[in-house]
Amino acid sequence: MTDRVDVLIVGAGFSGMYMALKAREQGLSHQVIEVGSGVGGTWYWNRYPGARVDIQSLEYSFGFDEKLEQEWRWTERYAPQPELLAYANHVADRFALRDAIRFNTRVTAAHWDAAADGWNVTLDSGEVIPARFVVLATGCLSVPTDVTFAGLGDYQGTIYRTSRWPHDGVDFSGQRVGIIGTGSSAIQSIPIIAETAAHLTVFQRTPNYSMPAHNGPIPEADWQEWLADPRAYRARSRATVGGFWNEAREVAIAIHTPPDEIKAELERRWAWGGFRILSGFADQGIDPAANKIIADFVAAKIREQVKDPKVAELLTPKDHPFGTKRPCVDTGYYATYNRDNVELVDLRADPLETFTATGIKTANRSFDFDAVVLATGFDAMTGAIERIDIRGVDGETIKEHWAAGPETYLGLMVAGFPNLFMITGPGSPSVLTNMIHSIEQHVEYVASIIADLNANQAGRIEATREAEQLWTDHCDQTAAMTLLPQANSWYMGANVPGKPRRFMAYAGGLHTYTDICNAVRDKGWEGFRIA
Ligand code: FAD
Ligand code: N01
Repeated sequence: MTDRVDVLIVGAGFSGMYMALKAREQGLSHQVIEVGSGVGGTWYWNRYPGARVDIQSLEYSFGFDEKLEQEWRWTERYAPQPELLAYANHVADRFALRDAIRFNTRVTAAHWDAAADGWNVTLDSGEVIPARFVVLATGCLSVPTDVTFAGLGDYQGTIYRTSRWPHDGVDFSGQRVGIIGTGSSAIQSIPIIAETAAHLTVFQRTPNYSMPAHNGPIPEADWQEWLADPRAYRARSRATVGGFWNEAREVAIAIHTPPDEIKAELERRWAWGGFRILSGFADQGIDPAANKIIADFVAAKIREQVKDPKVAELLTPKDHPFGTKRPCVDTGYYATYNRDNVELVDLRADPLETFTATGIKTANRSFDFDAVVLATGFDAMTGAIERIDIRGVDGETIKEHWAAGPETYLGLMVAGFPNLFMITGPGSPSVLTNMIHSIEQHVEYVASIIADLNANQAGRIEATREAEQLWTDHCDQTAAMTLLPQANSWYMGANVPGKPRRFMAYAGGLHTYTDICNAVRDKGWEGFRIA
């Protein structure tokens, strides 16, 4: 048994790194365990062509240190993956975080030890590290789904997963390539792969909405505005639903607005690019009639970009309201279907039957490929946590506790699992927001809980079952007030067969959520039991 640490942190993405820094600031002994061989989490694993942020980089960056803010220069509005990974490495070096991180090591189990008021954390090496607190910084989108296809093992070509892309890149020059999936990962990579591959076949089961990024260098004037007062800029972002500045018009009601005014507003937002079109009208996320107005606008934009009307029709979503699956932000996605070397296959009309030695067979056709890319998504929010054998006070696992879908108090703790925190866990705004701001809020909150326990010589904190139930009900009710539960999205767990259907993020907004957390703290950590 290794020496006991105050805080054991699982994961060395932005969450784990910032948590390690906060632990060090408080003089707590700490150990970070990371299964990858480097820091960066999402940006370490997802190296597929075209990978980049869909929140502007000026905002998708840490705000806790002004010097860090001043010294880092993003080159594009939406930074590409190599730059995001370089940023993560810069953070690790600048704050000397690496010594506390053990790479190439997986946490396989964590069992509560009542006698020690702490956790015994087991690594894949077999080593057990006792820890007073465990922080799961394991990521909302870090575990690919276990999706498999008949005959996959027979295929003689190369299979790539967007979320586990080779570190030295892939050259598709002259190759016949197939890609399965049309989520954000596919929508970012398809235009780039199409530029080099001899031929690209896209297998689509469900179309997604996508808006243009209008990416490019950050205009100098924007930089200057940002550098003049980043504090004010960030404060403004944190006071929003999504944790980024999106020019939300909270009193504009689409169904009461004349059509020409709506069109002008949506055109302006489309021209600006990215997610700005999501916040033009307050009713678009809650009223199907309002939502349809925006969805029709985007459908018309798809038709404008895609020359073949049949292909445009296939690319137009019909099964979910606009914004209820995470919309994509693209560079040239729809126009890619105008290329002679790109073909779209509709898996609803012609289902994928099996892989063969040379490619893929659908009900009606056979395709030969040198390589196939799986852009098939993640076991989101709960996947990384449930894959660890975490056993609480009664020996129950978190997976068992979440049999009907995740139940948490504030997305931070689970009843029956004392001294175990989640960063951006289910039941927090997390994936509906600029994640960096959510991560900072959570890490700072967890650090303040630990500091308070230590100041009061308390050994243990636990969410009460009542508080967990009330919060879970509140999350369910908040989601039910929106159109979000209507989609078969990964937010709902719908992309993993057998996964319970529950909207997994808190849909009340980062600003509201932060206020609630602060009120809980001000009432002496209401809903938590401290001993
Ligand atoms: P992660 O970055 O996922 O890191 C978790 C780490 O934990 C990983 O390195 C993983 O290897 C490790 N880990 C997990 N389980 C174990 C275990 N049992 N043992 C040891 N190590 C473990 N969010 C935005 O706000 N804006 C964006 O533009 C955006 N773009 C994205 C693009 C992609 C392709 C993806 C997949 C996600 C994107 N996200 C975006 C969400 C993104 O995940 C977060 O922004 C953020 O990077 C999460 O950081 P994290 O540290 O919480 O988790
Ligand atoms: O995964 P997804 P993703 N047969 O789940 C299809 C973030 N992110 O990696 O919809 C055929 O969205 C599936 O089809 P269907 C962002 O939050 C951000 O692309 O289930 N197809 C779908 O088309 C995002 O939302 C960025 O019918 C199958 C696709 O695979 C999240 O990560 C970039 C299938 C999966 O899409 C996940 O995105 C990348 C099967 N058996 C990721 N199984 C940015 O832009 C699945 N599919 C910042």
